[in-house]
Amino acid sequence: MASEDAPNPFDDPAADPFEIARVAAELIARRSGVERHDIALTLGSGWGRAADLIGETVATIPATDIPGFSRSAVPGHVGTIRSVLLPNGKHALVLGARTHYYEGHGVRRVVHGVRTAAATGASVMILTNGAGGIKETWGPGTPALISDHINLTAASPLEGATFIDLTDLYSQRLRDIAHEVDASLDEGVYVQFRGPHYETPAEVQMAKTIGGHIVGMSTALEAIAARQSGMEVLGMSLITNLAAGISPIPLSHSEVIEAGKTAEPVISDLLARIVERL
Ligand code: 8IG
Repeated sequence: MASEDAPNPFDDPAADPFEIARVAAELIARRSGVERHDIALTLGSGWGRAADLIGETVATIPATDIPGFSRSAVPGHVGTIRSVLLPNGKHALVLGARTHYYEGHGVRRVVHGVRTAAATGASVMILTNGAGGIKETWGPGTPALISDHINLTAASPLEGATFIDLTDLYSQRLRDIAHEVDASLDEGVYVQFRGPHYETPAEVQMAKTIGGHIVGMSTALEAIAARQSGMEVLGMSLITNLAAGISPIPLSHSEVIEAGKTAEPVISDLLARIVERL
């Protein structure tokens, strides 16, 4: 498996991650024939259908063909990079592959997709995920906007004395556009844990006490990198399960899978209608 893969440029600790992203973006431009992308989307679990709904796919590139990307650690994850022409004439870069921090390859590889998106020219980064919910009113299959985050990974994509302001990290302008499409969309503070284990009920109570509403294992580190690259960020979670200990009735795995399947066309359509307005 790993032996078949090309050497990963991130294996060299002296390599410049922004240079790797620039080379990756150049190859995406060459392979897709699209010189510049305007927006980028990372599609997490439950959101994959959106790639087909937002526009016309111009090119589909296996992520492993592009420097710095790895094959997906999660079976069933797409692992492709697509260039999609939107009805309004803009070009969207759709990242179907995400490297999670819990995979242990370091933060540089976690945020490579975001930095590559920025290097292709994208000024808006849409980050989606599947996550656990802390608000009792959120049933499985509820989409929520991310209003802010708490990063509990003890890691950062920023290296050295790089001080980046994270006020309004999750753009109010983009959240307003999402609300124009669906006024009933709720918002919440996303708490990124390292994982890959789910939280204990005590950890979920801690997350709630410190102001969290959503628990997950991605997105926060990516959002920080997106801001560093000057992009506007829209974050959306699909609540597939109530976080551990929130519901007195333990959810069955099949119920969670079912809720995700039912929600996928609904939230993908929602996302497509948001993208249309950007
Ligand atoms: I789907 O309950 C999904 N991803 N950390 N906690 C965390 N990540 C998740 C959860 C959850 N559900």
